[in-house]
Amino acid sequence: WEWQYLDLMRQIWEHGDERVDRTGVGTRSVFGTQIRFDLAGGAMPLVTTKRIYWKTAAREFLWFLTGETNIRPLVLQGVKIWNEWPHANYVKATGDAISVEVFAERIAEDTDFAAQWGDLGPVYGKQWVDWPVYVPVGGGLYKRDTGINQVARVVDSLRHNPGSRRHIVEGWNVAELDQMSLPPCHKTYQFHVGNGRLNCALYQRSCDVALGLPFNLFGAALFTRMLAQQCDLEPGELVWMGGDTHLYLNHAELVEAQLARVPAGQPVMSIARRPDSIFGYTIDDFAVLDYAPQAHISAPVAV
Ligand code: THF
Repeated sequence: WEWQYLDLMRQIWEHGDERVDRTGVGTRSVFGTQIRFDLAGGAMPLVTTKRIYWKTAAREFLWFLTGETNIRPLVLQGVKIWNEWPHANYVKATGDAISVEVFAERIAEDTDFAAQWGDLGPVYGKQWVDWPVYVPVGGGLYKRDTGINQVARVVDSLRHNPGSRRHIVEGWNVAELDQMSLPPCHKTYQFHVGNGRLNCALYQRSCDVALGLPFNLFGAALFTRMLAQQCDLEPGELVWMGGDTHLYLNHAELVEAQLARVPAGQPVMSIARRPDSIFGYTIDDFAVLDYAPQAHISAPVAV
């Protein structure tokens, strides 16, 4: 499967349409892409042509499931991948040009500071487990009601109505996009049961192929495995679909190094226990076996 990833990378690098994107870094981009991966036998879509810190991706995913939108719990676990956005926001708002490292230390040490500056707004976690609901109270007024837990609903619908075509977890809350530090990239997850297997389609509107995509594929696979375990299904196929699928121009060294490498091996995941709910997993429940990747290649993230 990994050739699909590398071919996509090559295709974009050689034939992508070059433009200046929102971040100002510049990208080469193609629109409308797909990667398919079979999750049978514990297989995980972990690229082997560079080391992926899969525990970081797993911690991020578990953080989504808690409904949390503040980066502090991630920072406390040593996960840095969301630090740049609140940091940029802080520097812009205050003019206090501290480094992202110092910013992260303050988030970790000072809960008031974290409450004020560490929140990303109503991003993934919030929409997934607490999509806001408003009910009319008369006179044209509305009051906030209990939010919708989309993930719990999908567990329920997979168990009780597996043939449904509505097993969806949606991040794109149009009314709240302007409150988010970043509107969701991996915006729609649809699950599907066929022959006792749980398939997942993920639609990603915008995709950083070099940095984000390995994390997004791993996250979707992990989500599918957890749901399958909770619903007594076998993990099936992961179908990833990309809208604007791009490589940042400052990832040239990574792209050239990675395209010169050859994939080797198929990592598999084992889940140590079956928690009582989809919300009961911890990082120690997950192990990846047979993962012997080539060296990590670092690259800057565009903010
Ligand atoms: N913005 C951009 N430009 N790219 C993205 O991949 C991205 N995301 C999330 C939100 N906005 C994005 C953030 N997710 C890394 C990985 C995932 C991210 C952001 C950054 C990253 O830097 N990975 C490095 C180091 C990992 C580590 O620190 O352990 C890597 O080499 O993999 C995609 O959803």
